[in-house]
This record gives sequence, C-alpha cells and structure tokens, in this order.
Amino acid sequence: MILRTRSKDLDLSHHTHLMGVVNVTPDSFSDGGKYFDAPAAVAHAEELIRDGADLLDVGGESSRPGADPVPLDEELRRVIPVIQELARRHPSVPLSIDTTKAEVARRAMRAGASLLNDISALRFDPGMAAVARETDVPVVLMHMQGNPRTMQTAPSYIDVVREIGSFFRERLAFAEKTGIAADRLLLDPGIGFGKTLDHNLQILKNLRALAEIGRPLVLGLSRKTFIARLLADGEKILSPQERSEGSLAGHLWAAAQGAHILRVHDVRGTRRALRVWQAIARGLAG
Ligand code: 8Y4
Repeated sequence: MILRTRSKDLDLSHHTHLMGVVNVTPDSFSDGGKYFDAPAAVAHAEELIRDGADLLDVGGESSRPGADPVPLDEELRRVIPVIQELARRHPSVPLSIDTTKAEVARRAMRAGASLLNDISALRFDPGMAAVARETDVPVVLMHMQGNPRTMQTAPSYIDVVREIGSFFRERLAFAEKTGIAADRLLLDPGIGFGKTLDHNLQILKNLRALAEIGRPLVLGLSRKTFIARLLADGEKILSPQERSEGSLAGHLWAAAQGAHILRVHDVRGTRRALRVWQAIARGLAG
C-alpha cells in the first residue's frame, strides 16, 4: 500500500509508520504547553524527526474531551508559522495538518503541509471536502461519536466495531462522491473520541476487522485516558507522562494487528520497541 504525498511516497506495506505529534496549543494535554511558541514547536518537531518519525502531525486545537473550540485566526497564528518553517527545513518529511477547519487546511497546504488529518472525517466544515479535493492530499477519516466538547458524556453503541465499520464505508463513499480518489483515504477508529474504556478495548481487540476494509489504518492511543484508567492506582489518575509503558504496549498490539500509521508522542521509544518486535515477527535481523 503506497501513499503518495507531495513530500514523499510512503510505502505502508513494509513497516509500521510513526506519525509524531506536534502540539501547538497552550493547553496541550500531554506536553503541558511546553511547545506553544513556534520556535519551540519546530525544535520539538526536529527532535521527533531525528528520533525516526516518518511524518508529523501538526495541530493547534486541543481535541481533549471537553476542550473548547479555538477561533480561526488563533488556530492559524499557531500552526502556519510552524508548518512553514518545518516544510522549508525538512521538505521530504510529510506534514499532516490536524484541523477540522477548511480555511486552516487550505492555508496549511499552501504553507507546505501534505496530508489532512480531520478528526471529523469531513463532517464539521462543509468546505473541507472541496479543500481535500483541490489540494489532492491524502486524508485521514477519523471516527468520533458526538463532538470534542460532549463526546465523553454518554458514549453508546450496540456494536462499536460494526458501527465504526459502517461509518467508514459511509465516509469513504462521501469522499469519493465529492471527487477525492479512494487511494488517498486513510481510516482511523478514533480511540477516546466518544468511547468508553470497554469501547476502546473492543476496537483494539478487533482492529483486524477494520483493516480488512482495505484502506490504511491510522491509530492514535498515545497517552490517552483509557491507559490511565487501566493503570489507575486507587483514586490517583496517572499523568500523561506516566502512561508511556501502557502506550507502548498498545502500539505494539496495534502494529501486530496491521495498523499502518501510529500517531505517537514518544517516537524514539516506539521506534526502538518496534524494531525489536519487527525483527522477531520476520525471524530476520535488518
Ligand atoms: C481522549 C484523550 C480523546 C485524548 C482524545 C484525546 C487522534 C488524532 C488526536 C487520533 C487522529 C488526543 C488529533 C490528541 N487524537 N488524530 N488527534 N487519531 N487521526 N486526544 O486518535 O490524544 S488529539
């Protein structure tokens, strides 16, 4: 499965790709806002590139449960300078823009981004499908029940894996109808987006069924709440930094089930663990 981007072609069949998370938000839930200003975000992104990130996901709107939306001008002010500088310094590293706003996506592509990561799967902004079609970039279609402000209130499914499968088929049909080529579409079950702990575990357990739809699977579970819940010790909820081993366990599981791209904070640790895991899976070094 080869994904063509403006920066480079990604051959997703040979190894699990790592998408490094570059948060450009003051309330970034796992980096404590350390990387808000553009030079600091660029420096963090460059560390992820050195650590072996295959691509980077740049986002300026926190998607944490309960988070408030960010106004357009503020989101642009955060992400555009970072994308511009990274595209100039690292033209062969594909940059994905994490946004649900068509105008942010359009300006990000002009600034050098080469993928669209829309957690609403082209549903929140009626102009988004046209931007995707016109810029011709690969698009991640992520599943979410509800919206980021309300999604964790009362997630409810009869069969979460089947419902996500139906959602994927509906969004693939919508995207193709608006003129986005099928070979540019990626799917993501949206761990934590309108899901209980058990929903997240059901999805991970049955990832193969979703991979069988035939489009590359993107998965984000790094430092998410479900890991803290599994590792909770009494009342004390683990901080994002304390969720690293749990995240790694989830990432290795997802890779084993055929996930193509993992959206991770700890690129270096995940890359090193995957190298060992993949050598064993192949029964060959190198
Ligand atoms: C619960 C806990 C819910 C944390 C959300 C979060 C994903 C993503 C994020 C993902 C794709 C986060 C932007 C960070 N998660 N994009 N974005 N897939 N494609 N939020 O799973 O961890 S936001």
